[in-house]
Amino acid sequence: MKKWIPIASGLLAGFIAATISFADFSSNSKTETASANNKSDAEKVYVPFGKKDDYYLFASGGHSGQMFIYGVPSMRKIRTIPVFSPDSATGYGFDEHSKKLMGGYTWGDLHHPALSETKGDYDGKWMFATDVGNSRAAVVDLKTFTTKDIIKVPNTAGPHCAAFVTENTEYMFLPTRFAVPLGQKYEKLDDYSSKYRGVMSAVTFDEKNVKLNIAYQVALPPWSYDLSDAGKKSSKDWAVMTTYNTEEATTTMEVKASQADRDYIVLFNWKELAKMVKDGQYEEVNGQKMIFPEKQKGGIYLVPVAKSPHGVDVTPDGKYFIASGKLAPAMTVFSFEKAFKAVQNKEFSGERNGIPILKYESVMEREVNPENALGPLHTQFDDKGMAYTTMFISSEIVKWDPKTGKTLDRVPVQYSPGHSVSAEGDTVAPDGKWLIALNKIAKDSYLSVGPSHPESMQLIDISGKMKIIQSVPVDPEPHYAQMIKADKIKTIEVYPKDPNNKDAVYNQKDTKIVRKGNEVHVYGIAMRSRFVFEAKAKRPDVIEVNQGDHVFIHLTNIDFDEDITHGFAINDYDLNMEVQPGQTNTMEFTADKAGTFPLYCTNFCSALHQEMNGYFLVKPKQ
Ligand code: CUK
Ligand code: CUA
Repeated sequence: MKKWIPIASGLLAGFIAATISFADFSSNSKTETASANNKSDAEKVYVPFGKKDDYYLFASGGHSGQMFIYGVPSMRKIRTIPVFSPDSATGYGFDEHSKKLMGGYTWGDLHHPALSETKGDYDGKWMFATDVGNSRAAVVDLKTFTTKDIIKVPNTAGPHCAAFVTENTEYMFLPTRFAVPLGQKYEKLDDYSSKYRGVMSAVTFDEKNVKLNIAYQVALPPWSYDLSDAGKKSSKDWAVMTTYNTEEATTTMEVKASQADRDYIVLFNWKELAKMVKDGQYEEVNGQKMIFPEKQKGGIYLVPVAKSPHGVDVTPDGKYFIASGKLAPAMTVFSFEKAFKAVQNKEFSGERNGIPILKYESVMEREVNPENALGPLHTQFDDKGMAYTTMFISSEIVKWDPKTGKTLDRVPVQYSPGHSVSAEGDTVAPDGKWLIALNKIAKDSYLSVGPSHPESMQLIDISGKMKIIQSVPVDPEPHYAQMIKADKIKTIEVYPKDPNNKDAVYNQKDTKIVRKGNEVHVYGIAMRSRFVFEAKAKRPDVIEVNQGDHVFIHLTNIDFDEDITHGFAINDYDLNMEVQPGQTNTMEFTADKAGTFPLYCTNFCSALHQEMNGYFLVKPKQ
């Protein structure tokens, strides 16, 4: 294997040069080749046909705007869930419901999927995610693996630092990566420190109505909020988030945002914040309840941390939070208990923007600096409470003990891991067994597809000495993932009949085409192997409208049979949607093009699927 030094940016290169010699680094990376090389490794990932995987893996699709589902340990890709981007395969972003959800945007940047939790354990019901690209939050229903709600988060630009849910999914917090003036109105960058803000949104989920809501927001200083995690057990009312650019640089960030030796972790008590809001201690800003920490005091503290931190992770027992400094070769373990005491005794070393700074020594438990390990980003845990930290620069996973700081094991990965994910890793009781490294660079790993390669996921057996036993390519970009026991997820087989859905038709004889002025409503059926739009018509599978008509096609799949999905596409009208078994879906568009357009089922549904078509006729305007 070729040795490769992953120099990601001039900054990192400068940093490496300044802190270690390359000789040190290369001696570290030749310890072993990290490939699965024997039969027993292969057997561990082999899930024979007919058997199913033990875990679902939900991998973020980054700037594809999607989420990818894999099975573990086979690492077989099972499905793509479109969330923030349209998907022509499923018609997501084309049918009415999903088009509305997308809010007019055509792409998204999904970083951190978060499973809903009950008592700190994944409950297998919902999946949350945020969009850094267009500032949205989404919820996916795990009964159907489909996106159910998306909200736009006002006053924020790029909620990267999310989504991490509290122990009982009371909240997910969405701190924002980019500081902007509230409401994103125009303000000079010279006024950055006074006019710009980094906003944290507290989002709640109404499970009954399947709606996301913004409970309140906090106007934090104009810094970049990077990653967050919610407390657990004794720290369950608290959450932490890393922040960088406390220098408040407005240009050439790569240099100017890395000058100060210390940045901060923001530590906040969400119960206190909720109480402040209840007591009316907030201001209304663009329809949101906004807490201004310099005026509405309490509940928020700063903890100094080594410069430019990236990840922060709470240990499964809820006692510690671990910050990783991407530019400092160290992980810092902080104690919640010490932090609570420091808050109580007001052990402050100053304040910024009205937020008290806790004394570093009062909160810090230990600094951990594994030899030659560089670029720590994110930490996961196993069933024994041991930590696994990804080292972006030295391309490895380091296993260590948060209670002693001792390095226990390390394994090189190909290359430059961002996050890793362990089985049930963010719960109060991780499973151990598996860890997956989510690598940014996969060169040398797979057949070449040109200058740009896919990212990679490497499955590591962590039951004994860490060993990579499988490696698979993955589309952009697995920032984070979560792994949940397969038996916790209960999907449905077909959509049940919905007597309250006015758009649904379950009997052929009830199909009809209704005209109101220039609005045309089609109440149709898809079934093996035909469309019925109007049973009594001479040609029941034909829709005829006038040019300029506003057309609604409501289509119900009456094949109540698992996996019999139909598609509905109109040739040259750039439209496609799917109807899953029992589902009703609507397509809305204006028939602006006159002519003859074949319509057809896009999902191969039966031996006579190729016969499942008809015509969409558009009579030209006189
Ligand atoms: S980020 Cu990608 S490696 Cu968006 Cu969680 Cu750290
Ligand atoms: Cu229905 Cu193909």
